Amino acid sequence: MRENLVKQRLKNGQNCIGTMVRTHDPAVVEVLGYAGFDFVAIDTEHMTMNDESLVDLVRAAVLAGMPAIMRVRTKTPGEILRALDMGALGVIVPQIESAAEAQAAVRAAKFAPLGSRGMANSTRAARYGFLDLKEYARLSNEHTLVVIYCETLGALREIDEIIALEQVDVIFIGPTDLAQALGIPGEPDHPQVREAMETVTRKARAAGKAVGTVAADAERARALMAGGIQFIALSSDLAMIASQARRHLQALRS
Ligand code: 3PY
Ligand code: MG
Repeated sequence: MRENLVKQRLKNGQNCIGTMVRTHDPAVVEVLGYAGFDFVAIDTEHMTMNDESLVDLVRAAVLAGMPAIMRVRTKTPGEILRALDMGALGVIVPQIESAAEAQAAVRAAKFAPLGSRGMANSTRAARYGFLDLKEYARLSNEHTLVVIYCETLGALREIDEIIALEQVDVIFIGPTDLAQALGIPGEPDHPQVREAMETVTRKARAAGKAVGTVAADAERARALMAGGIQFIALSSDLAMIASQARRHLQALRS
């Protein structure tokens, strides 16, 4: 179990810039680490990696010196357990509808006494038995980052209670789903979404809780950071390939 520098930086009030990983090749994760990202968020909610490729993505993140945070497929305890047993240093839990669901995600991510994560020493996270179980539990609880999505009406309604959960490290705003939830699908930049984001950010920051979200480019990331958002998934591997591909071809053909 490695130290989670992202968790430390957030606690110190520093910003963390990561990116979403949506491809299956560990080399891509290594490249992103060498490029200087603070973390990778491996997006299993929307993408097609299987568990065998996922564990290699997590290994590659370690090689490149950054934590792998798993955006889990679903908010179920089994998905959270699988991601953490692989050695992910945190989870981003989507579609949370209430404070009770956020609390359940925390319980799934933490060992007793903070939660009820299933414990086994045979896992990659436990170094296949080479870590003392008590030490493993202590280190996991200390370093596992719990990121809770705010992208539903239920989460918006219960945001004060979610923010108050001590073991939630980051409130992560999903503007695309939030737009749908607010009745304006396909308009993540709509003023109503922006207003909801600002309200959530203000409340979380007042309670000393970090806030995260996605940013398509550096300009948006800069504006978000100026607004108090500390944990940013800047673009994604696929989006960066797409924009560079477009740029190269445009340069050649213009
Ligand atoms: C959303 O905008 O809904 C997201 O989940 C962003 O990643
Ligand atoms: Mg979403």
